[in-house]
Amino acid sequence: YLPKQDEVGVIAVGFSGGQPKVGVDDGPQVLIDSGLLTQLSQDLGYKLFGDDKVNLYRELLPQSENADPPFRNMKNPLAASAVTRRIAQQTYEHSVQGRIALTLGGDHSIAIGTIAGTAKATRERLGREIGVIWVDAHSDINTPESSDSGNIHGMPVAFLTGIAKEEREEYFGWLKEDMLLNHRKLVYIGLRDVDAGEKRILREYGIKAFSMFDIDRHGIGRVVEMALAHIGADTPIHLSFDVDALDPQWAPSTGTPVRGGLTLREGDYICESVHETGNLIAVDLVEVNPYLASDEKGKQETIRAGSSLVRCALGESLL
Ligand code: 5AB
Ligand code: MN
Ligand code: MN
Ligand code: MN
Repeated sequence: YLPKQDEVGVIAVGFSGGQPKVGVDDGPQVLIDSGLLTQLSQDLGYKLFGDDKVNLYRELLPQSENADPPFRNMKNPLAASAVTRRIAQQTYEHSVQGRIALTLGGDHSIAIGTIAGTAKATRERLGREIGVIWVDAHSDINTPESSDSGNIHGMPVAFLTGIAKEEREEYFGWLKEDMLLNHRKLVYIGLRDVDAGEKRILREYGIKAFSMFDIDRHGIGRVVEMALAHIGADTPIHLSFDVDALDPQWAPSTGTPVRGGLTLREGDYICESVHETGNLIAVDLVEVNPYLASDEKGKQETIRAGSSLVRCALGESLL
């Protein structure tokens, strides 16, 4: 029921305003420079649509101290809301035509846009709710009030599920009902650094999560099987992959690294398994920050890892 599995809509989002460290806005450019898009079209045979140039949103970041003041504790709220609103329109346009929407980030706040767009498009196109597999060291489900940092890249899931709500259009109030994600159709893999307030939210809503503990206990094969079973067979899947889900050994060049993560092979396996379902409608690959590794080798490893995850999600390693 998912036509055009050979078409990919690319959205390259150079946005860093969901967190404080400069450089994550160059993530998409270094991934593209490494040859990722050429590999997708030449080696994997995809027809690519959309951006081969990066949308740089630096000018949208507040240029002066009080241009975009905190609102409900959120930092850069006007910029993040405006950028994600635009991204939602872009993923919507690709997704409603049946293309796989590939978003290269950028910090993880941009998933507010990517998922809002595919959720709406999938309701229109297939009359279905999407499922989301969120692969991350973090659960990114802080509300503005539960967040200690005020960084919006730690909040996207709260807005997308409607757990965090805001009426004002310019502060994510543009997120309408048909763009939201059912929290029962969300599953996490790779968690190991979840704030106390987030744990309360996960428990209160009964959200399915597989932490590193679960992966150690059951193995990645069984965990992915359980994750896919949770969102249900033939559910359209949006895969949102934060590169910090990987162990810093494989992806050191990221803003919030946490030790004890997935091996690159485990990350690739998750992506391959999602591809194998035939139900993939979108992939986000976020939080590659080329300037944070302590050496050139760490930077290159991170880019190679991010690029490998995307290619695996698009079926490279399957026969
Ligand atoms: B990422 C933290 N929970 O809210 C917060 O990298 C970290 O997109 C968020 O997963 C990490 O600031 C956001 C402490
Ligand atoms: Mn993370
Ligand atoms: Mn994240
Ligand atoms: Mn295939």
